[in-house]
Amino acid sequence: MSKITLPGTGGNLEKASDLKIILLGDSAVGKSKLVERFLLNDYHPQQLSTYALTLYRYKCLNPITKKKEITVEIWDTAGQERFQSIHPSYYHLSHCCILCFDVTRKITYKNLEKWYQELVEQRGFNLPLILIANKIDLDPSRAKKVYGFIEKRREERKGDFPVYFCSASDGTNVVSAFRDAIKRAMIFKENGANGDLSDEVLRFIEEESLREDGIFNKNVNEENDMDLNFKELVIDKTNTALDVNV
Ligand SMILES: Nc1nc2c(ncn2[C@@H]2O[C@H](COP(=O)(O)OP(=O)(O)OP(=O)(O)O)[C@@H](O)[C@H]2O)c(=O)[nH]1
Ligand SMILES: [Mg+2]
Repeated sequence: MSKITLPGTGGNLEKASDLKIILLGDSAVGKSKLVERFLLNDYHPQQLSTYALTLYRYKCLNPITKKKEITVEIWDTAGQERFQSIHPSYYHLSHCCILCFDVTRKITYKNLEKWYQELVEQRGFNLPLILIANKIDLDPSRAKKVYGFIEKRREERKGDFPVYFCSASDGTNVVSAFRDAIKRAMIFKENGANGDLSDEVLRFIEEESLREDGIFNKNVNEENDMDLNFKELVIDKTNTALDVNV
């Protein structure tokens, strides 16, 4: 049987994370620097474009109950043109998306529409979404501008469209934005509003794989029909050239 590597598990079924948050946006808008600022409270100005995927794991208290510890996976992908069509596994089982643009580069704002449409196609309209307008340190006046994209989304989503003007460079609003994303992700998960059919299938595979007497733990050496069907559903990360740093 092929190796099972499912999103939301860091490629390891024994260590499934509670929440998965994905970042989207053009290259060099500051996605990786924002994550570094949030996780390490650190910032190094040199740019090292993300190759394909960097996966971070973060532990915190459940943002709702404030009791049990949870594990959050933050998926950071490359915004470069050559990676612009993102593998569907990047989106699968995600609980919230942080969409980013750079307030000093108009094209990154224009491209938000494209990222947004792709996200909705992959995860449906109900996936929680947070917009980060980054690099506000370079031009604080941008926080006062009217943004058509934001207006449109607010209208569509009945006002529920959080926007954070951030700076990964000086830390402005970064923690608030990520905390809000984690909280919304948790609420989304707890409401069971997990979305599309492929998610259902993936969850089923994941649960069955964890069960000792699950269908994938039986006849593991036999190439039976179940196996063949199953292979079609496997998301094999080796095909997507992922560089996973946990
Ligand atoms: N002034 C300023 N520069 C920033 C900020 N955030 C990121 N940068 C700079 O922008 C460049 C790109 O940042 P990255 O975090 O690598 O961008 P990215 O979105 O991860 O890019 P890809 O991995 O190529 O998709 C780096 O040179 C950063 O130093 C910010 O808030 N303010
Ligand atoms: Mg990056």
